[in-house]
Amino acid sequence: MPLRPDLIDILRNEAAPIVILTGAGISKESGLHTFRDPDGIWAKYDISEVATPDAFIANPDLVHHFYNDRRAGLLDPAVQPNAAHLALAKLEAEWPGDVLLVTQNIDDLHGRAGSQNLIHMHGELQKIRCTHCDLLTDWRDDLTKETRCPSCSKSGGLRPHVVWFGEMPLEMERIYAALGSCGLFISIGTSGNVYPAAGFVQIAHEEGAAETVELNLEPSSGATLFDHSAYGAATDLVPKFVAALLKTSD
Ligand code: BV8
Repeated sequence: MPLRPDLIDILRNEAAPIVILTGAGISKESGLHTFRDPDGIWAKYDISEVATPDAFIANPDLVHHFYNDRRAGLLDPAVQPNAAHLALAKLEAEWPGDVLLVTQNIDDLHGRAGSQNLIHMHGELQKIRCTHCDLLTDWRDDLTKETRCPSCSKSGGLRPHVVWFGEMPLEMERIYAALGSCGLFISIGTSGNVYPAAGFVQIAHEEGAAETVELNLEPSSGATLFDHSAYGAATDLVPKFVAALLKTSD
């Protein structure tokens, strides 16, 4: 177990605020691809062709196809929240202090698992926005250049509500504030390659004086920055870690 019981007792007695960061690894066992694993998304697509604003200008059809494919994949009945998603929702419900879940993922599995204090810092696959009228709305269908905005009726301006490389992640002020005052920072299922998310552990250390924990299949690029770590599958590690924090059986 990555945290000593006496440390857990101190954190619980203080009702220490917890910040959790998740990445694509937490959704792998739900059947969704990660990015940098050998069978990952970036093995099939080039980031610069599908996940930047310039790519969308240069080839909107390819970018729409890339996100339409992934958006449709979320509707597969086989894609369900897994034990790790559910354990984090339980932690939020039962921990005596505040629990903020910041996910890099654009899937809907944390929300469907019951997490409510949740920030999708890289946006959401099932939301779109209109660059003509700024409408932001839920969307589960395919999107094309021809799709008309449900609000302003113009076509050609709808895009996935997703943060591309070079774009500002969402709710950064709220995230930085939480990192600066948390007692425990937990990073789950992320390779630690994408910033600013990959730098959160340092902020938690330097400003939050937090205990920092990495739970991942293998050491991430930032592994040495963490106080504690455990390596294995998220559906094995996360329920056990949450049970230890809540002093329940997992
Ligand atoms: C920003 C949405 C300024 C899209 C994503 C040049 C120009 C501009 C910017 C930059 C630049 N150079 C560097 C940057 C910064 C750039 C960046 O970090 N680039 C990297 C590549 C070097 N970042 C940005 O551009 C960001 N914006 O910097 O704006 C700014 C800065 C500070 C403050 C304000 C503003 C925007 C980045 C967001 C890009 N959008 N996603 C989409 O999804 O299509 S990023 C993409 O990568 C996903 O969000 C993904 O979540 C994220 C990180 O990947 P991971 O989640 O970690 O997934 P990965 O596959 O890498 O790892 C999975 C891990 O899980 C592995 O470790 C694996 O071992 C583990 N695992 C696998 N199975 C399991 C498991 N673990 C447990 N259990 C298992 N079963």
